[in-house]
This record gives sequence, structure tokens and C-alpha cells, in this order.
Amino acid sequence: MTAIPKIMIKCIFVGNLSVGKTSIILRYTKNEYSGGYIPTIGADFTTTSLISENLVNNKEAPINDEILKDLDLNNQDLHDLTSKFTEDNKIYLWDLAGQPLFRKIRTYYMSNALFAVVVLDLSKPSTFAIDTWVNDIKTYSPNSDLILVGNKNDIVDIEKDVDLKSKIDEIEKQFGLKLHITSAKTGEGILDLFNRIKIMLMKKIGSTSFVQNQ
Ligand SMILES: Nc1nc2c(ncn2[C@@H]2O[C@H](COP(=O)(O)OP(=O)(O)O)[C@@H](O)[C@H]2O)c(=O)[nH]1
Ligand SMILES: [Mg+2]
Repeated sequence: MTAIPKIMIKCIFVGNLSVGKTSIILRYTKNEYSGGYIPTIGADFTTTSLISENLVNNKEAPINDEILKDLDLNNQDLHDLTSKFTEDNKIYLWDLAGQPLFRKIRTYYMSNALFAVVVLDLSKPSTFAIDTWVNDIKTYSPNSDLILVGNKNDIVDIEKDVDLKSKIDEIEKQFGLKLHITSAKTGEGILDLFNRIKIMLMKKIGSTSFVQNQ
């Protein structure tokens, strides 16, 4: 079996102030939610294991079939993939303070990420302008995978809001990616989001070409 290189698995969360980056991380790692703004000082990180029980046996909280389909994996593939990793393989979830950053700090924060989660607030159209974030990720972390997240789904109604729906279509077309819908408040889409991130990371890190390049 190919050994998994000992690398720092860095996953960054970016997006405008108050879109819910810290809340998404807290909901997943601690199953907590606070109605108030959670100040983040500088850049903070939390760790989570790359594999978790539900990913290994795929029983208690089965993985959404859509995720496996999108990533072109069946249950056996998933089993083979997760067996390459141990609880010691940690993901570092980097949570950025929303304030405008000095370029130097931003470069440091954004560099060498293997994964980037770009979050926008579904109830606030101004946060849909994510071009700068995406461009910065491509510049500083060219090896990074990307997921776009539309958070705060509990306060909008995508099906009924024609305007919002067309904005989502636009952004999906522009970046060629599906917007992953979440609510840190209700927990909707949060487990799916992290399952998807972890499986994408395992696929990438477990691939022969990745191992050879380390
Ligand atoms: N209604 C609703 N509010 C949310 C959600 N996620 C975060 N918030 C609120 O939005 C504000 C900013 O959240 P925070 O996580 O601090 O945003 P950050 O600046 O991106 O880290 C806080 O008042 C949160 O309680 C959500 O899914 N739904
Ligand atoms: Mg924050």
C-alpha cells in the first residue's frame, strides 16, 4: 500500500465578514451555534480528523449518494480509500478573521492550502462577489480544491425567490461549480459539506501522483 505522506492538510475558509465561516466550523466540530457574531482574531485554526467513523463504515450516518456519485466512487472505493488513512491524519481548518487583511498576512494565510471553502451569505447579495477570493486562492494555493458554499439557507427560500435563484445559477455558471447549500443555524448541509471535503481530500492525497510529488 502506498504510504500517505506526512503533510499538513490545510483547509481554509474564506468569504466576506459575517457570512458564517466561524459558525459553520463550530457547528461541525462542536455541534454548537451562537446567534451572535463570533469574533475571530487574526487567523485561527481547529483540527478535525480526516477520517471519521461515519466515513469508514458508511452506516450510522450514510454518506449522501449524491456525493459519491459526484466523486465517482462506490461503497467499495470509499472503503478502500478510507483504509489508507488513520485518525492521526488531521485537517487543519483555518478560519480567517473577516476584516480586510494586510496583503502579507493574507498571502501567508492562503498559501499551501489543499482545500478552500468559499462562503457566501444567501440573504446578502453583496457577498456573492467572490471573484477576488477565488483568484487569490488560485494564485497562492494552486493545488487547492474549491467548494462554494451558500450559507444561511434558513432565512431564504430559494425555490420561491426567483432573483436569488438566478443569482445562484449565475455563480454556478461563472465558476463551473455547484453551490453547496448550508445553514449553520439548523445544521442543514453541514455534515454533507464536511463529508464532501474529506472525501475529496482523501482522493487527492491518496492518489499516486500526489504521493510521488511529495
Ligand atoms: N440565520 C443564520 N444566521 C447565521 C448562520 N450562520 C451564521 N449566522 C450568523 O451570522 C453572524 C456571523 O456569523 P460568523 O460565523 O461569525 O461569520 P464569519 O464572519 O463569516 O465568521 C452571526 O450572528 C451568526 O450567528 C446561519 O446559517 N443562519
Ligand atoms: Mg469568523
